[in-house]
Amino acid sequence: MVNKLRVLATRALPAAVTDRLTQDYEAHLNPDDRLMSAQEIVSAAEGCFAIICTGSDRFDAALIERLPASVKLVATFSVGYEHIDVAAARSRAIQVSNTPDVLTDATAEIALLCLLGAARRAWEAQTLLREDRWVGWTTTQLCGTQVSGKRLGILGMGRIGRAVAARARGFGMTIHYANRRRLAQDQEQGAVYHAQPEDMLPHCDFLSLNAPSTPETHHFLNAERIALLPKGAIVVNTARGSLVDDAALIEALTSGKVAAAGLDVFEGEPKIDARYRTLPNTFLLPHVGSATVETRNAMGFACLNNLDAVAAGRSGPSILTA
Ligand code: 8YV
Repeated sequence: MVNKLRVLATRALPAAVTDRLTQDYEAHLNPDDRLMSAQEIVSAAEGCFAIICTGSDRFDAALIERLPASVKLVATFSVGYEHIDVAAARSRAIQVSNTPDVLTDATAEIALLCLLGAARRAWEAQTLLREDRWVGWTTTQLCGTQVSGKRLGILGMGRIGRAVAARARGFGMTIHYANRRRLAQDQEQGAVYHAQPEDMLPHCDFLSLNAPSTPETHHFLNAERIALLPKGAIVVNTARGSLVDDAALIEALTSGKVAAAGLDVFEGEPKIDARYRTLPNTFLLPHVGSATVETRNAMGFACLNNLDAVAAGRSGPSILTA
């Protein structure tokens, strides 16, 4: 019998993914799904050729430096990879892969849920019913902001940004976008390009953040840029919490400069700024952008496809090059 290669999975994985992993590899699993410390990861990775990690694990240079020499691949169960020092991995000849494409639709769906939930005051409406405080219909009850006919500005027009635009067009929205480069016409689909995000902000009845977490996007939405938005704009973030200066957004939600926010991601999550909870004009989700059965399975299989390729001496389908 051929010895199976060893793989460490730092977090519990969906059942179908675990089944394929354990069929093809000798897997070190984490069925209790407890966050592993750096030391635990280093110890458990002994003899492993690959590690499947997630966005909750921090693979910084110090951890990568200590990984056993057997490790050839770190496959993250996420499209975002700001939690991994890819350059440090490369300097140790460790490849890094992510899971693009498979979560585009699911994340765009959640962006639209956040957009609609914020615009139509879904949290307040739900609470009224659940707390049994609804005494009946009135002409002015829970009136929100209409979405149809409004302008949506998208920061970051990659796969997810474009999928958000496609869905928003179905709601009759006009699309503006800011991106490092202008898209080709067939991808732009009539959206208005702004080379500078600051030029886009005055056109944003709605603003959707869909850019990765990088030093350049850190606290992109700060007080100065919020001031450029029209009064009563609605902010949606399904990208990363680090794009938002929470103090500035909370101030704007309190003053009414920003009418509402739909947020699926938070700086420092799961410990979110507690003030978001007490604001009536927030629609809050606990980072569920990719959380469908179909997508989470596909993310796991994308990790395994990279494992299989690297184990066979080939390049994986989504090995990071930058
Ligand atoms: C993941 C995400 O669920 O893929 C990403 O980058 O933000 C989420 O879809 C999360 O990061 C788990 O690793």
